[in-house]
Amino acid sequence: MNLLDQIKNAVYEGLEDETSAMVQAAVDKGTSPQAILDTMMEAMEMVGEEFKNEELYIPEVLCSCYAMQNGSEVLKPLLLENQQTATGTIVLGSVKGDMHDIGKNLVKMMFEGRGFKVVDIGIDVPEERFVEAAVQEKADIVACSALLTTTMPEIPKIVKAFEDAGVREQFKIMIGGAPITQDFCDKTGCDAFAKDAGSAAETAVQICRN
Ligand code: B1M
Repeated sequence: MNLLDQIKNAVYEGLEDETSAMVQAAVDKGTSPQAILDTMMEAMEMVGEEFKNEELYIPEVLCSCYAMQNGSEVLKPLLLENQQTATGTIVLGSVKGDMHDIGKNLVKMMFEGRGFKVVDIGIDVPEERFVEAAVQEKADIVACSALLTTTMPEIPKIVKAFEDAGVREQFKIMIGGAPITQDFCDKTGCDAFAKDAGSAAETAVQICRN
């Protein structure tokens, strides 16, 4: 089994320490950080399939999450090398009803690496909290993560909450998460969509440079 397959297996099995060690070994061998990240994402896809089929249960899924997070920490400095930076404040949260935060945390890491101040307002965030935090922090961007088809409808509610508060024009709203698409972004009146953490950071840099 090659090293990338071993990393995939370690994340799948939820082996936290082994994942960090193998990721470090792959980095030392010169494997691209993006390839390692993609491999860990593939493992999470496998976990997701088995979770759906009730072949894996929440504690096992959480072990895989922690392993992925450990591996991402090793990659952090490498993923952020030689990137354009910008200044600005981003309020970031997972929408109401959504407890998923691994993707959000990865997005946060990439934002911070590009020089942004990130105010992480956590998971299960109601729309009024996004507005309150954005106003309080004088944010440039409001970034919303949604991982469930059942929590996607929170996005237009967030847009409406900004409109109702009379502050919609003051903030750029960026959305992302597995079920989110550019089409959904356009239909819900958001300003930007990003499919992954790297492009979220790139998009934020472009927004704050314009
Ligand atoms: Co959940 N879950 N889960 N889960 N879970 C999914 C999302 C699912 C696809 C699994 C499946 O059925 N195959 C499915 C959703 C189906 C759907 O809606 N279509 C699902 C379900 C159904 C559920 C529950 C309802 C299960 C239940 O209880 N019956 C429940 C809901 C809880 C809730 O939120 N209310 C639930 C619970 C959980 C756990 C608690 C066990 C755990 C979350 C733990 C945690 O996050 N701390 C969990 C996990 C881990 C997953 C899977 C397996 C992995 C998600 C993950 O961390 N991926 C997931 C299956 C899968 O994704 N294939 C699944 C790795 C992460 C790095 O990727 O989050 O996609 P991701 O983030 C990416 C991009 O999406 C993007 O960038 C990231 C990386 O580049 N991105 C953004 C994310 N946010 C962004 C924001 C941006 C831009 C890009 O701009 C602002």
